[in-house]
Amino acid sequence: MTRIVIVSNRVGPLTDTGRAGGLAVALVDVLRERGGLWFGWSGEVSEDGTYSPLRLYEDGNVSTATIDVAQADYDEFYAGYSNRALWPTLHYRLDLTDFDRRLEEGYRRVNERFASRLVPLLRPDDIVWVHDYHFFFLGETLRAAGVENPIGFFLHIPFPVPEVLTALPNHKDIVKAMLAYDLVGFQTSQHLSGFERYLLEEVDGERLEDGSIAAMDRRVVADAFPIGIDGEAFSTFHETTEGRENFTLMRSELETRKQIVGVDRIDYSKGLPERFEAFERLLELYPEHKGEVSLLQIAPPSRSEVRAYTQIQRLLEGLSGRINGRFSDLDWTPIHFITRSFPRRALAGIYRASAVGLVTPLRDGMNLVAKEYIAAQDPEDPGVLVLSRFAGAAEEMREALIVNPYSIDELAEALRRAIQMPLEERKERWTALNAKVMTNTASNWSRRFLDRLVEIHTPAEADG
Ligand code: ADQ
Repeated sequence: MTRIVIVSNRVGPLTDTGRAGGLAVALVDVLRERGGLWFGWSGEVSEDGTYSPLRLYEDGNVSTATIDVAQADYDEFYAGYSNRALWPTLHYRLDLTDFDRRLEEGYRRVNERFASRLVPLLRPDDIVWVHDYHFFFLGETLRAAGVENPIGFFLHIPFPVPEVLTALPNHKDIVKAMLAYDLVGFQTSQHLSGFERYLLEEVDGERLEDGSIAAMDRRVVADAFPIGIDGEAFSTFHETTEGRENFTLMRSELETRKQIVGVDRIDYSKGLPERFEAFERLLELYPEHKGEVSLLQIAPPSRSEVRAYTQIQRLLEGLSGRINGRFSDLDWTPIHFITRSFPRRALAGIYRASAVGLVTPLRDGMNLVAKEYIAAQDPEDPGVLVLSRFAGAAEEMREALIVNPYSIDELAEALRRAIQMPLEERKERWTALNAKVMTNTASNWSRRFLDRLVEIHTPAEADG
């Protein structure tokens, strides 16, 4: 029986998925459907600097295998190259990129270490699916170790235009490593085109008749596979106790008011300061909204070992404090800034109670919150999604109010339009958006990717 083997930086959990992120839930579903193994980092740093034995966990037909990393690996691979070089560059933030060569070496070393721990676990008919920017080199290392299984790679974050990618000193190594995979998947056709342009223009690759691209003595199939959510679940979460409690709590607070909601990890790519400033501009331009509209921003800190992340959190605390100081009244606070996470069911209730979903990243691979907000709405009285043109989701979700997240004025006007939008127009936009969210589900996404991977894999052509 063919197993699916998923490799990603963080693994699981296999159970208690009510608290897990949407992606984890989607991957558990694929594993359960087909049986499989999930391999990655345990989340632990080994204290004595050695590599731990595998941590193994089994639940029915699905198992997880994780390893700890040494402190130097954590610093150079995770907090270093992944999140101080790759993440900012791929999100077009060269100003925040750390080009230190030592980090790149640590990244390679950890990719090789993970590959060497994975090899003994693989069976000949496994299908291997590697996820995201932490593991660009994993497939190449597996191939060098003689692994001939189908190996696919999906990039969850943007792949930039070659003019930006080439700022990374080792851009050629990274792209060449991507060509060791049989199939490379991107969120949008725009990211796919960045990759194809790199191959065709930067390294003189050639498109073959079957649509694959040959470059640097390798051949790869690349395509866009926009990720989805479990829309069905999100549309019913409001009926659960947690969903209902949060919905009712919000609505009783909001009887005479409208709420705009934002839900993000604190990250400089999410456009959070611009969002606060746009809300401030709305209150300046249209004072009649004072006391009538509030902004709820839920944003738990992430990656706080990276300075840019603590800086943006401080900036947001300062901004919300200043704006609240300027506009608050005894019975109204304009911005509620909550820095903790909520269970998915509770989020659904909060989304449903909010008249506007504000999703304004400066760059984003897809952005699942945009889809969750739509799925959670009441069909009889749906809210309005305001969506950045730079979120991958904007490629599909054209019926949202699409905005330029850098323009504070444009954002403020879009908020005004969203708050005032007549019911008929809200329903029309929501119906179109919801149909897409319900069709392109997480499980369809993974099925499309895996079916394609099996279809194109030809062991004889796997190279080293
Ligand atoms: P992220 O950058 O993490 O993901 P996103 O797609 O928005 O961004 O996913 C965030 C998930 O975390 C959502 O499911 C959301 O509900 C959840 N979440 C966020 N804040 C939360 C909070 N306060 N409490 C509880 N849950 C919270 C990366 C890429 C994205 C891409 C995804 C999936 O950066 O562009 O869409 O992977 O491919």
